[in-house]
Amino acid sequence: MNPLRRGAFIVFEGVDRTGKTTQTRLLFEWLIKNGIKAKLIHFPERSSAIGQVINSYLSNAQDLPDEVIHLMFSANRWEHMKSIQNELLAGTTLICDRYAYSGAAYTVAKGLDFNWCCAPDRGLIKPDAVFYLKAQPEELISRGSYGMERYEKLDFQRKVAKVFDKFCTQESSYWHEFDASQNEEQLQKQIAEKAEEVLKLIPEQSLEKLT
Ligand code: DGP
Repeated sequence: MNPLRRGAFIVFEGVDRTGKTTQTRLLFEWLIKNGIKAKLIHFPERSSAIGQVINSYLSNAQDLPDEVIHLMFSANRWEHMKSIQNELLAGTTLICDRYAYSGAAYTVAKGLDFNWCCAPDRGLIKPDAVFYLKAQPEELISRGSYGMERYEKLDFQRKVAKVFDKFCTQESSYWHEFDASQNEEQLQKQIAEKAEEVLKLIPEQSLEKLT
């Protein structure tokens, strides 16, 4: 009997407007077309009770201390951990739009300590790969002005980008950087190639935790 092959856990990270939502969808469609069982997920997941607080915070309807909202973003990931684990072990590949690295990046950008910011997410399932869509926040402005959400400001996005760069250097064994300023199709092709490599390695890898 064939042992059940687990799914891959692939996370997309990057500042706002790098095209993560488009590229996660395109990768999902590519996987399905190639006969791979896959599912798209996105953090923050705004439908839960915690997700609704996050939503009202992001839309500026509610203010909360930086530490409190940070822990809520992390709790939002924790509340979905069991289902993520079950899906992966059942053989579904998960394509996840943002994860714990956004958690740290957006709070560090507010001036909080990097290690403090990483602590609540330790123990979450570690992604098999992080696809970092990188572009200069200034370039992204040409994609249209920022919206009304709390973090959509150029200065702030620059600070967030620095933290993603730091992760990309520190975690280079599973972080893969892509130039998000190239056109959609080229980017998709590069992402699909890398995803194929990641998927080939999965049978040898058990699920790990963030440390
Ligand atoms: P999105 O739904 O991907 O557009 O994310 C909404 C905003 O929330 C975006 O500006 C990025 C930010 N964000 C995502 N995850 C986290 C997190 O864990 N912590 C903080 N502070 N912000 C986050």
